Amino acid sequence: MDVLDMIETRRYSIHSSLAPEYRETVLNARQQLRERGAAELPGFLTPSAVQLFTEDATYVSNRAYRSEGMGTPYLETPDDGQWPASHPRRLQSRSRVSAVGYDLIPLTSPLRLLYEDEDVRRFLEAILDVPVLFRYADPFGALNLSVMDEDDELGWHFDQTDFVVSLAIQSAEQGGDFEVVPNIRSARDERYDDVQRLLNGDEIEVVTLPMVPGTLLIFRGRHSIHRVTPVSGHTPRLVGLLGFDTSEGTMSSRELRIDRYGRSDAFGEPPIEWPSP
Ligand SMILES: O=C(O)CCC(=O)C(=O)O
Ligand SMILES: [Fe+2]
Repeated sequence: MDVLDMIETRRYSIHSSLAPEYRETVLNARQQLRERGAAELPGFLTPSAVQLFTEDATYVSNRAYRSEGMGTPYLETPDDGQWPASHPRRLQSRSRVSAVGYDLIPLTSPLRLLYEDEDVRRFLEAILDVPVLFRYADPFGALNLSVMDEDDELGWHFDQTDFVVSLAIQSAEQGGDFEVVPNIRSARDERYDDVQRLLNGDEIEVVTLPMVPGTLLIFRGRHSIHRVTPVSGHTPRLVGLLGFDTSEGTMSSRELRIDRYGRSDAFGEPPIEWPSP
């Protein structure tokens, strides 16, 4: 299937940047990003593409590596000497998630074709309003299929990148919701009190973004704390994570690779297709 046939181009005319609908979509997404730190593009994939992505991702998910552990929202080792025990810099929450790295995603996978498409990259560049958007150079992190099974979850955290682009492929029977507190902190103010209240389970305004299959989400996670709630049921939550950056050549560390993918060396070339099971 051609990439343009995967996308609902009557609604998102990503191939014709001069069309009035293109500009309208871009301006609308920019406004959502400003106001909530997240732009949702529901029905980005056509229904038949959702089915194709689901079948492919289900197959590819057999290669997922599961990682589990506790972590703070700041994704760094807490400095016990510097912060009191109840400080959010020391409060840890649980994460367990499986991921398939870019180097294991087949050349024929529709997820890879979408990620490597130039119209898609330029469309995201326009929404994010940056002069150039690069695909990540990282052989693992550039594109991920995130797989969340029963009892998997992703704890409250801030991202260390400016933005994340995700594609909802399949929802779990229950849970697996993407919850966000938009702009809980800023570059100038950490707002530790609010972060602490949230981690202690107090009432604080949490927005749930419905990850309906086929939705493309552009999310600025550096200032908006977020999590994925525990999954239950037999249907795995499947999400594609598309890595882009405003600078060229961004790479992950060896520690992160071992932690997230269970290995530090990438395959030289992705398999064209998996052998039949
Ligand atoms: O799986 C998701 O929807 C979000 C993942 C996420 O927050 C992350 O990878 O930082
Ligand atoms: Fe995140």
